[in-house]
Amino acid sequence: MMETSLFAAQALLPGGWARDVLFQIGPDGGLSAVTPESKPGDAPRAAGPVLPGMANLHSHAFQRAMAGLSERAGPQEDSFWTWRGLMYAFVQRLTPEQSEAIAAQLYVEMLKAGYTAVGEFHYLHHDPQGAPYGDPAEMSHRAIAAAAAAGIGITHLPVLYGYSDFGGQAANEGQRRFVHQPDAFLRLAESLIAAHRGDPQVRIGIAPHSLRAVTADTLNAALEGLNALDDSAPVHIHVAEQQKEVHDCIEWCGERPVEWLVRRALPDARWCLIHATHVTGEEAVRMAESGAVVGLCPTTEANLGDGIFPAPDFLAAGGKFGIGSDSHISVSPVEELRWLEYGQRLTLRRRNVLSGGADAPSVGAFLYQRALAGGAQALGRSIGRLAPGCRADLVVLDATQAALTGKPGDTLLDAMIFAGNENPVRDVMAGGRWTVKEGRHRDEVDILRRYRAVLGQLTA
Ligand code: NGQ
Ligand code: ZN
Repeated sequence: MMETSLFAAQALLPGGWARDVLFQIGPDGGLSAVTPESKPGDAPRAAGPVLPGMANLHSHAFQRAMAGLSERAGPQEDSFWTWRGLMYAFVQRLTPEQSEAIAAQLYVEMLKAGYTAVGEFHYLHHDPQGAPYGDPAEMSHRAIAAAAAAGIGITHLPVLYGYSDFGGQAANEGQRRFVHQPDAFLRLAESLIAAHRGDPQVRIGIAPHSLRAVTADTLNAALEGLNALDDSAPVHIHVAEQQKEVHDCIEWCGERPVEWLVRRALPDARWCLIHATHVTGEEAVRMAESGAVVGLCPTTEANLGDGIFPAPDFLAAGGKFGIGSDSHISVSPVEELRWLEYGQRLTLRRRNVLSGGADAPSVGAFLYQRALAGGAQALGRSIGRLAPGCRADLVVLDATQAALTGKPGDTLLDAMIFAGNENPVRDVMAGGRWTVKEGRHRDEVDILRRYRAVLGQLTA
């Protein structure tokens, strides 16, 4: 049921913490008015402090079902690339029904953790032989249906994938379900844009997978085609995640991946550069100046042995970032933000690295608010702020937890990110609807039952 109002004794608004806030919610699931220092009237009362829901800007939903299955040492030294081999094997048999069930379970977990929007970087397009389904958008429809069933907002990013490595090397067997020619890819994007135009819970963008998977020509064709359909649609790309990728790129063209991208593709505020782990100080400044968001996925980057993003250089140049759970080894904005700061502390051997400085010293508030803003920009939806015109996407914290009691204002965010080990989220509203109440998702029992059946099939 769509709520029409909500009253919160404390809420984090764009200008900071406010008291006695009355939220009014329109029939489209957006906030129509946000009034601090109000009387509750007959509005339902939030059971704790209210935060804007977080955006999860980078997801490969199917990978949730293999999280935890690749933490065993193999015969040779394990790496990102050996993990990728296991992931390709896992993906070979997944059916549309199984993919939808996995995504629905994942999106329930996201909502329960406080994510109210997801960027689905979607590359599992075709059947196990690599042939398009009867409806070439079948797998996209499944992902979007899973988001609707769970109630999470989605920016669906069909992936352009053409090659296995720099310089247009032929795609390999393991990649056959991912591959499109640019014209077929643009027909897919066009059909999705047409199907979801005007839906406030769905936005369509595109994702050239990586510089390994496209050429300059196919990248340009995709961008031109997209601009003709929607010239503000988000564009996401994986870049410079592994050192091997940097070395191979230099060998191919004499430039580093981010250097090449910034020079040839001219990323701007529509773009989201995923990982960008291995960048020089100069590249960090160029990325910041471009206005693009960097999509950081600290728990996946740790799990896959990627490396640590040079956040201070990037932030000093005005860079914007958001967070993603990517492989879903962990589904928690708290853990992503905690590890973002801890990675910096461990490499720099300092404390309180990512903050707004003397005027805004709270690390928790800095991380949470920057990730809200970067996530909103990267997903191309009106989210991340509790303000009129934005989606009614919010989380109610359980301030009765020991870690959160007696923590006023921004200290609550510091305690939530660094001091808690319980899920701090009690209730979650997305697009004006309660999806989670008292820690339970409205359809979690049925969605988990379907997911459990799928895992049984996959591991049989
Ligand atoms: C992916 N995942 O597309 O799922 C990638 C691995 C690749 C991460 N980079 C595949 N975390 O980059 O080729
Ligand atoms: Zn990824």
